[in-house]
Amino acid sequence: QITLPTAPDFLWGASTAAHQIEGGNVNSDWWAKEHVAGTLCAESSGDAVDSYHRYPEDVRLLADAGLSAYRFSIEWARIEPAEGEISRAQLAHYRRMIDTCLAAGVTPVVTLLHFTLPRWFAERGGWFAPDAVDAFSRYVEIATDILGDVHHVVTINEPNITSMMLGASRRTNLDAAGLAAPDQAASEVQATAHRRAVEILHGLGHVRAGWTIANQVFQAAPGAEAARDGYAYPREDFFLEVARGDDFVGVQSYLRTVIGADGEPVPAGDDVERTLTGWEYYPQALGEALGYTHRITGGVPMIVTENGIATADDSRRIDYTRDALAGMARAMAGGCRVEGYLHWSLLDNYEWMSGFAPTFGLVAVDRTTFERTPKPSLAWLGKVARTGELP
Ligand code: GCO
Repeated sequence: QITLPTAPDFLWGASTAAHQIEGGNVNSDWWAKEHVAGTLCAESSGDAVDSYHRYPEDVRLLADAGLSAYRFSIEWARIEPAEGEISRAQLAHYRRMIDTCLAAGVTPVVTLLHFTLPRWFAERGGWFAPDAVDAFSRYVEIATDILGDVHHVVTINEPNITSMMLGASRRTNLDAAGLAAPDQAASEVQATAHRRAVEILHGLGHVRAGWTIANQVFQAAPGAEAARDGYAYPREDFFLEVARGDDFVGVQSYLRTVIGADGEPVPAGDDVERTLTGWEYYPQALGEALGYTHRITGGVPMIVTENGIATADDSRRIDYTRDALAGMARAMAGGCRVEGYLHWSLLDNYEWMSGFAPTFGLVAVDRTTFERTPKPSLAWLGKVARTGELP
């Protein structure tokens, strides 16, 4: 019988990201990406699921299910729509989101940057601009105005994925499994930005800060151990080593990547169950990701800031989550310090270039009426949070 820690000591909850749920984020680089001629995006984020206006209901659904933490991101493009122009109204909007969480007894976990950049920042070079760190640091300083009584702040979401995408765009191609080698310059500038942000946030005296890493669990195909070492580790070790000494590191785990003798990813076989993102159904990834992260960071406290699957079959979401949590329990029994589990995602949302088709939510959303309909998995996770047992 597996027993897990319970809420509220353990952060049981769910994650979202502003651009994927709010709607109307017209000042961001992603809005531009979605509307450029020849866009690779399946559709525009448009109104998303209108969480910009409906977040009180989102928080209520999470709290009523018995969950105790909500990870959401605030949008730099709204807070600083033009360089040096600060929107006090948008800061007040996100402060109201934080107050709504606190009033519902929900711990806010606030992400400052979740992939999307202000258009003005992107158009003058983004992370490759010479003053990128200064511009980001100025935004973090501004954001501290609304982070009173917020104790968990994510500086940057998945810098390794950003660096891979920038690496790919530099070479205009993606490696076999869509995992381009991270662009080293982008990796280093984000690391510097992260460290500056942590310093600024620690200046508040109550914030614990960290960044979140997409943990591409790498396994060697039989007989391919050497190839795996050459392929896998540089991709995320750099970012995990940056996290050494941080207050926490966010682990974001979904699937594994198997490396063949040629050092390249081995696509999953046709007989393998796949989810709506085309990924292999592999819930064991979470336990493996926690163990690997623990090893590379030297034991920095971890929060599972994303884990879940895109599926239309909510019973498979429950099966996946049950097995993933069993792996987390084993990792914790093995010495991993895990402080929370935030499921991706609270709501069905905009899955970037794939659009709205891959549904990750514990809550379904009608995209015409924006009506929220909790799925059985929401109550299931809430029961785990309350009892510490895996039904
Ligand atoms: C990411 C992001 C999320 C995704 C989720 C499913 O890891 O890409 O943090 O925005 O939607 O991971 O792909």
